[in-house]
Amino acid sequence: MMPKQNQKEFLDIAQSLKPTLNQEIVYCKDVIKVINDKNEIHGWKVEKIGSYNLLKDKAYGKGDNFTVDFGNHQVGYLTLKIIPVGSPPDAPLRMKLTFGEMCCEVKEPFSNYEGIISSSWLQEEIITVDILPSEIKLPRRYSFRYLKIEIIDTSTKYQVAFDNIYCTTATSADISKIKPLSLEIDDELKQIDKVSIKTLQDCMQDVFEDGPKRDRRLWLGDLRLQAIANYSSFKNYDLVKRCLYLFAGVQNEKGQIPACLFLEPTVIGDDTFFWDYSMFFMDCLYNYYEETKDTLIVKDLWETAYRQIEIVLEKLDDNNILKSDTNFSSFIDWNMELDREAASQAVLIYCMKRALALAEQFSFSESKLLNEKIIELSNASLKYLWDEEQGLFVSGETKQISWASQIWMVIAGVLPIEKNKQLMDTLFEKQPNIKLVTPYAYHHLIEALILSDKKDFAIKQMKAYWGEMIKDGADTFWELYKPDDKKFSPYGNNLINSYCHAWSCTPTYFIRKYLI
Ligand code: RAM
Repeated sequence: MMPKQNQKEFLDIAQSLKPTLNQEIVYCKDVIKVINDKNEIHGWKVEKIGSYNLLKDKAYGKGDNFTVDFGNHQVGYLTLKIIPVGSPPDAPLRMKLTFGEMCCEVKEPFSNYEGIISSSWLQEEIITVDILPSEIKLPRRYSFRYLKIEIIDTSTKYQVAFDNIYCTTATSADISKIKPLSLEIDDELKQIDKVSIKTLQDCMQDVFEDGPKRDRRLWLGDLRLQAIANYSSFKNYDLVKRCLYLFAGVQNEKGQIPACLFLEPTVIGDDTFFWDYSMFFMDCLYNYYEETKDTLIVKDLWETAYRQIEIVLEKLDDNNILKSDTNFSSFIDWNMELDREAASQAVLIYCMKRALALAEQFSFSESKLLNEKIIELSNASLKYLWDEEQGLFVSGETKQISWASQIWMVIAGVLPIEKNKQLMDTLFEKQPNIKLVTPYAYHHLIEALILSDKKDFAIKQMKAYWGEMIKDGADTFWELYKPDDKKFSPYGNNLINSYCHAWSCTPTYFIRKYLI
């Protein structure tokens, strides 16, 4: 189906906002080895062998390998300056490069990987070099801290030394925009803030990517959290604006916005749709307007944003409760046991409230209907989803009790604040089995606690979760993290997890919005 005329205009606006990327050269620092340690995350730890500068003259031949550490997470392009040692090279050099955000990636062979996501995300290359000495710049962008180089072959007559190994980093974030935190903020929070900002910085490319290792694309749910973290830090408003117009430009024939989009070879909307992600377009627009007071964008994108809510409203049953045919109509979290109906209902109410706030400010005609629907859906949630005896919300046919349902109902403001407080207390007391498994879902836990007037407890939880990730070695925050199962992956193997993931960057938002 051909895009509508205004979709083309939206894409043109997005194109005009394409950022220039900032670059920096970062040299590898140390030669390391990865050794077994059952007390460390994934069972591995890094041991330094020596500074790279002292070891760079060492010559390597067939079967040799070494691993270097860049000292921190990098996103960019690799350059290798390779020199032959011995007789004139009488055969090409063939080598294998393996990149790791975590040291497990340069230790555990990728050939063992059997997860549900394509193994082609695992960062490795086999390269043949015909002419030596040579300076090779790899065309692909990588996301890594560690690099393993294995020499597959040279010849019996020569070996190679690596004179220089560096990364030309790329980001659309400008680190000089970051304001220092006030002295009252404690060191643990300062460290959490720093890692959050680094995470966001490394995900800020042509668009707000979800993860520079995987999936390297623009997801609407991730964008929503990146945008608010960006307002507290880099303040790159054009990048958010670009992403909003990109999504508006790829709505389908029903007007629904896909969960994610691709940029190359041309902008293409994906064929995955989640109710919550589509509706978050309204929340993104609301937040962008609150931050910039740009009235033009609201007028341009209101219709598209409102359509997302209309589409989900069509899925209500006669009792005004959202019913879905599959359990993946909304995303909510990567917990596959989670029943998503109650949380989806809450996201709908929350997004309608955002829509109402905009509609009232702009005198849009939809405000009357929104007002009525918010009341109807909130009442229906209390009538059919609230379990008075347990003091918790239930979800779906099985009346499942999960963390996510409670958290989202608090964010939606279905109950008054005093009751929300009680609900949060009951949640922590009863500790339901259907837990949160991503920093994305934990973001909503922290938000729900703050909205229930439990700021100190929220900070404690934030330290316990993101602080623990730092103790486990995070240079940038991870896509998945389950403190009681640190190898957790919904994809079947933690090697494919993304260890610099946008949706985990929001502690900087909480710290800079609520603590300074
Ligand atoms: C993960 C992606 C992205 C998220 C989707 C739903 O696979 O990396 O962050 O939005 O799931």
